[in-house]
Amino acid sequence: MSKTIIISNRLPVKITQQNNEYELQVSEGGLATGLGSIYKEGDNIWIGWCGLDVPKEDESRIINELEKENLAPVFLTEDEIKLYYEGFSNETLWPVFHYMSTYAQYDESYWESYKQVNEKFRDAVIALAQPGDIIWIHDYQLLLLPQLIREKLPDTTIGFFQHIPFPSFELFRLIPWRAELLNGMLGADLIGFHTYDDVRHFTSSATRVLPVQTNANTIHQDDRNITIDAFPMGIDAKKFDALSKTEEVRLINDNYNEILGDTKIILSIDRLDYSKGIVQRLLAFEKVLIEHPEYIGKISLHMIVVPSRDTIPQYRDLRDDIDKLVGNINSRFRTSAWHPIHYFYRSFPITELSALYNRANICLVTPMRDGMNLVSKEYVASKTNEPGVLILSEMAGASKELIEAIIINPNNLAEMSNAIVQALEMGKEEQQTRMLSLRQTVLKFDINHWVKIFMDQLKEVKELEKSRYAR
Ligand code: GDG
Repeated sequence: MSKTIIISNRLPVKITQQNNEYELQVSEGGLATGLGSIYKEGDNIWIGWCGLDVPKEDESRIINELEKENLAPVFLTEDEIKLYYEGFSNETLWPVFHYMSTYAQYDESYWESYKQVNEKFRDAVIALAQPGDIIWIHDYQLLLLPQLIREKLPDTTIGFFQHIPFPSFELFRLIPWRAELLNGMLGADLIGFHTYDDVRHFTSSATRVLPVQTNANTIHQDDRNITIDAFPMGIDAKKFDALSKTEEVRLINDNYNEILGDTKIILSIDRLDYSKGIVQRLLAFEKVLIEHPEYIGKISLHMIVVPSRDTIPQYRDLRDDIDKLVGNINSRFRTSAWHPIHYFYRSFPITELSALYNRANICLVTPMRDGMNLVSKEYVASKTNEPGVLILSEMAGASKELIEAIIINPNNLAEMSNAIVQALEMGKEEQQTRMLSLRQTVLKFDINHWVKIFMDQLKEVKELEKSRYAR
């Protein structure tokens, strides 16, 4: 019997250590939920780093604990985390793939570690995989893995999905190891991205860097066909819809209403990241207060920034910039009874997020670049009673689907601040019409739909490839 193996840099689990005991908490994130329908079944398994530096003598305990959940760990050393993860993944690939190439480091030691860790993942897969298995690899930390597995198990079915953008060739070509990265990805049978633009950029890079032929969305290399396609990822929309109607969320919102009264809430939620356009968003909000003093005391920006990658200098600098800007705006405009910005640098329980999504009059999602952006979809799914307005950057993959949002260019501060004013003044009826269409999209094309269409196409392209050989 063949099985399915999911592989990602991180396992969908949080492990904490208390009094020499390890505790597992399986993630409730969208990807974990969607892939839950796969990896929790039968002999299927999810392989990834467990997120913890585990002493050698404790490894077997962790392995046993994870096995009960159909999970298998890859253990990474402190050096590997520094060079492969923080280094090559987040200081080389992340900035280039998000069009911030001036932030990129091209460091030979990062690259060496990236290769070694991808080989480590390959060994973990090979230890568990059989030739007929289906393997689904996730994201930019593992670009070399498809080919590494293909070399050992030539007939295996391999899918690869990249969650971040694929940049245009002019950006991608900057990476010294561009050919190796493309060859690594092309070990897959099916390569998926969030949008057709990513598909186009990938195909164009492959044809310019490598001696491959393309035909529509198929790349031909070494007598193999590789299909490249767009699979816009959805969220667990039913969960967000249901959560917003629970008593717990209603009580949190009653509390907000008591504190905030009629103040209109503009919501912003991201991980700390320069790709998310947090500074530009603050400037656009400040512009509204400067140009429309009539809103002073009547609107407030609730900004949640979840700590992330703060060992990397650019992230620490970004945090300082945000702190300063929030301080300046608050001190300039606040009154004794009102704060323009409520800024939180921490993460919140999902019930708090749900209440904020449900209550917010506007959700401001303005990344400079984003593969998809799930926050925009979670806002829509949580809008179960009063409508609201989504302002969305055209640089987010989600803007290709959520076309009833107000779509803006995040580099255009005037356009962004005008969009905020347009949203504040938008009548209920228009809000309702737009939100209804947005909700239809988000509820229909959810995470389960995404998992199904990717898996179906993966099986289909493999069958086609097999029949080509049989002919
Ligand atoms: C990458 C790509 C792509 C945020 N704050 C809290 C919290 N969150 C959750 C949100 C949402 C998730 O984090 C963020 O997802 P995004 O899609 O917005 O962004 P990335 O983390 O950069 O994800 C992105 C995604 O992969 C999937 O392919 O869309 O483009 O960059 O789900 O709800 N969750 C909790 N507390 C918080 O305070 N519990």
